[in-house]
Amino acid sequence: MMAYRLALAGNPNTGKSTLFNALTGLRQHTGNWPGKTVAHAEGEFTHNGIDFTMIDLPGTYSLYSNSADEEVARDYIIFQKPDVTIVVLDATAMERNLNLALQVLEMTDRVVVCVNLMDEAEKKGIAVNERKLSKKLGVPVVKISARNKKGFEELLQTVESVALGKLVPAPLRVRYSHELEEKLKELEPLVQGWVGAAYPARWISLRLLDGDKALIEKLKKNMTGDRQEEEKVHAINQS
Ligand SMILES: Nc1nc2c(ncn2[C@@H]2O[C@H](COP(=O)(O)OP(=O)(O)OP(=O)(O)O)[C@@H](O)[C@H]2O)c(=O)[nH]1
Ligand SMILES: [Mg+2]
Repeated sequence: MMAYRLALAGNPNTGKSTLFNALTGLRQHTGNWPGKTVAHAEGEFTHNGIDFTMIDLPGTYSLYSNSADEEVARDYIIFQKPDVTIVVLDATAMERNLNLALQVLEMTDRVVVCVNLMDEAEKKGIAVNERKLSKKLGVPVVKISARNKKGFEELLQTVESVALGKLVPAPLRVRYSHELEEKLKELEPLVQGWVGAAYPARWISLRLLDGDKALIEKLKKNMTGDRQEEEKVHAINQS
């Protein structure tokens, strides 16, 4: 049976690699992303007899493709569609970290939020109400301490439930200004008609309104039907 694919996303220094190393141990393959100087780390592990592969995405503060790191992380989530994206947050810097979580929630439904560095937070007297946060975000939230290997069992159970479709998150979608929402109302159905269920229409619409032409080109290349259409157009242009 094919392994379920997991991706670790989050700000730099939130403990993604610590979690990745603890879970995958020696079952790792490292290198660079094709055509990039960005480090690529993929590993495997088995839990409850189920095989998982895990990708340790580069740490980023956003996913707008402003840097090679952001592009790699964003493209992986959009085009490779991991079965579950685990957003790793630093419990001692929740406000800053949640920004990236909200961006991931716009890109995919299959998210588990993992609040790491709980040991640090406790030392600093910071409490995290995971139930309240989970209710607000519409996705499961699990607290861990990757360095101490604490909370792993609950995290893996939760990830497994989402991977198997036993748990279906309903992520919070950020509401924007009235003006922007009005534009989205027009654009989103058109984008939906183009990409179908394959890609998140609201997120693509937002990127379109942002003027992200490179993304549109990539989408076209990733949609086989469109590739043929594109070639036809290209051939006509050449003749
Ligand atoms: N106290 C504490 N420290 C942790 C924990 N998890 C990770 N760290 C430390 O946080 C630092 C950053 O951890 P990394 O795993 O490298 O973080 P990362 O998210 O992979 O960082 P980037 O690859 O730069 O995005 C390291 O010094 C870890 O030892 C934890 O649960 N508790
Ligand atoms: Mg790392």
